[in-house]
Amino acid sequence: MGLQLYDLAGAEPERRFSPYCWRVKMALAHKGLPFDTIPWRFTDKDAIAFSGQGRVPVLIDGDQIVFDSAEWGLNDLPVGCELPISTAREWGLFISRAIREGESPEFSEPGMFLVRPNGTLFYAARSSAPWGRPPFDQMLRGIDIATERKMPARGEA
Ligand SMILES: N[C@@H](CCC(=O)N[C@@H](CS)C(=O)NCC(=O)O)C(=O)O
Repeated sequence: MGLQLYDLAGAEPERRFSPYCWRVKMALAHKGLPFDTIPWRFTDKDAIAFSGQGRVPVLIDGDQIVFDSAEWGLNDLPVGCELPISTAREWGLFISRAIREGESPEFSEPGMFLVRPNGTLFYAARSSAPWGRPPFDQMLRGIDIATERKMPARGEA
């Protein structure tokens, strides 16, 4: 069995809203480690009792159980869950208004940015819809090619 991650879920199992869990998922994706998630809700304390505590993320890796994101050294990995709309606009993200119950009154549509270590922008993709995100595997391949060929950022003209 591969890596299993207990991941905070809403009433709809596909709504995963914990920034602590996002950090772990981003780190695993970044490392190219495949994992399965198990939707977990605040009341499911018994399901993770084996970890000796009552919060997620809980990652099972064979015999090892990790439940504190600090142990992964992820405390400094920022997640955009509290991105102010004004900043989202500065980044050029599309902003939407709620059209159904349960949506925030205003929220940003997705964007993906690759930023060089010196803080300059290398790549940007912005979507005007919740779908149409750049596929992660293609991005990783593109980054490898761009790095290998020392390709500059484009769109500079
Ligand atoms: N120490 C944990 C804290 C994680 C945490 O607070 N998780 C929240 C969800 S975002 C949780 O499971 N809360 C359940 C509860 O408080 O009952 C970490 O840093 O990973």
